[in-house]
Amino acid sequence: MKKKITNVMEIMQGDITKLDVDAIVNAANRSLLGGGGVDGAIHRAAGPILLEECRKLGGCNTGKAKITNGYNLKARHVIHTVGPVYSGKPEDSLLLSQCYFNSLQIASQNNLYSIAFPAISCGVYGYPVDDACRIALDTVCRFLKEEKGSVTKVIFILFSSKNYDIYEKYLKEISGA
Ligand code: AR6
Repeated sequence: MKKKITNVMEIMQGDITKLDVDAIVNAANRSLLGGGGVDGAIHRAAGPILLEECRKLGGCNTGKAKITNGYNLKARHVIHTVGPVYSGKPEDSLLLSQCYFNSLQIASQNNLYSIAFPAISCGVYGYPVDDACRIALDTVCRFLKEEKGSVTKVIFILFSSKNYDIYEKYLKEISGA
């Protein structure tokens, strides 16, 4: 059972805006009106019409998620979530976990199969990647055990080889490989 779940998950290194999946997840801010990092890259690749749709969403609280179309992206949808700004307090991990769980729930509610996550909060928001990686993979495992729904592929896409190695190591650890 454990083996089966970890087979649904895949680690990649590269640019999330290039992926041909049902949904890519955006590490946004509460305004949902764009920003730097992966948020900026997604808005640039999707085109200005994405911002038009985002304006109608009325922002998003930390830990929650909202879906839009993907427009000029290969991905059919963008799921915008807002990670916590790292503070070192216990609530950080809960909020980060909620980002993953709520994004997956939205994917499932929309009958989506494949979803790709960046390392939410691990850039400007300062979350230590080792901790964030464990939260990401553990939460996805929990979702796949508890709900799953339509989701059959979960990709973690890391920009740097350093972050890729951290994710790969932990995925191997939980796969028992
Ligand atoms: N593909 C994959 N990963 C990427 C890409 C990309 N194209 N670009 C950056 N990353 P960050 P946060 C990685 O700062 O920490 C924005 O301004 C990056 O190397 O984008 O959640 C928002 O508007 C890092 O590992 O997101 C918010 O204000 C990870 O994505 C704020 O930043 C996340 O880095 C959110 O900060």
